[in-house]
Amino acid sequence: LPLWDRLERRIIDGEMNGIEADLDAALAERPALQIVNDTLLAGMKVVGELFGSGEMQLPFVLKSAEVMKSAVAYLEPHMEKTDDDGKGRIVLATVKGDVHDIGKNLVDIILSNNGYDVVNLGIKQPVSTILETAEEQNADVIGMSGLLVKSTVIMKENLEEMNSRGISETYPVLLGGAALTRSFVEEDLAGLFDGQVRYARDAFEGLRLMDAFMA
Ligand code: B1M
Repeated sequence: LPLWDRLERRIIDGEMNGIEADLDAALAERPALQIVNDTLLAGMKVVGELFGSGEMQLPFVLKSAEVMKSAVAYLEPHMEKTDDDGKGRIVLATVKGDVHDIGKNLVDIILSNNGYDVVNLGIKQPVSTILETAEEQNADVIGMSGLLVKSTVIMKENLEEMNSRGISETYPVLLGGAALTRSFVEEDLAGLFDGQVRYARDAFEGLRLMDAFMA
């Protein structure tokens, strides 16, 4: 297989052996972020489709996720960084009950490389921890990720909790993850939230929205 197909295949097959040599070869031709976006994420998309249709079982999805994470970690030092610093602080978490963190961690990388201070709480985070950390760390923005349909309900509850604590206007909220849609966030959720809530389709839109929140 040609390099790009082989790299995509490695994600789909969860094949770690020899991936560093392929990533080095890829880095000689394309920027690290483009490799992630065009090739590695394409592989994860296929994994999602195979899993959704029952053609791939969970342990294999987990292997693919591990290869994806290692590949991103290997590429990260090669990603472009701006010299900016201290543009603002975001508390970032995958919401309660949800373990998916590949997308959240990409958001962390993109924001950190572009001058933001990211407090990444990890997965399965209850709203109380997110809100307490935001206060302790004097955050500017709260970011929540979730890939399960039930996570969209948790996000709604979390926004309602912010309303009832009277802190919705203190922290603009950035939401992302495959189960969300723009209209659900920017119409339905925005309609019930007392502050600003925006949807980011990917990590780059997350960065643009952070810049807008901080402007
Ligand atoms: Co899961 N899983 N999974 N899974 N998994 C999905 C989400 C699913 C759609 C697969 C499918 O059925 N086709 C499905 C959800 C269905 C639903 O809710 N209706 C599903 C399921 C069912 C499950 C389990 C319930 C399976 C089971 O146990 N029977 C279980 C859930 C456990 C739990 O959470 N409690 C489960 C487990 C797992 C693994 C552990 C095996 C693994 C996760 C490993 C890990 O993350 N450490 C996994 C994986 C890998 C997937 C798929 C295949 C790929 C997800 C991924 O990493 N994509 C996924 C299929 C899919 O998404 N279509 C699937 C790549 C990643 C970069 O994309 O996270 O969307 P994403 O991030 C994007 C954007 O969304 C955005 O930026 C990123 C790109 O730049 N973004 C943000 C994300 N967060 C953001 C936050 C922001 C801004 C942008 O600001 C705050």
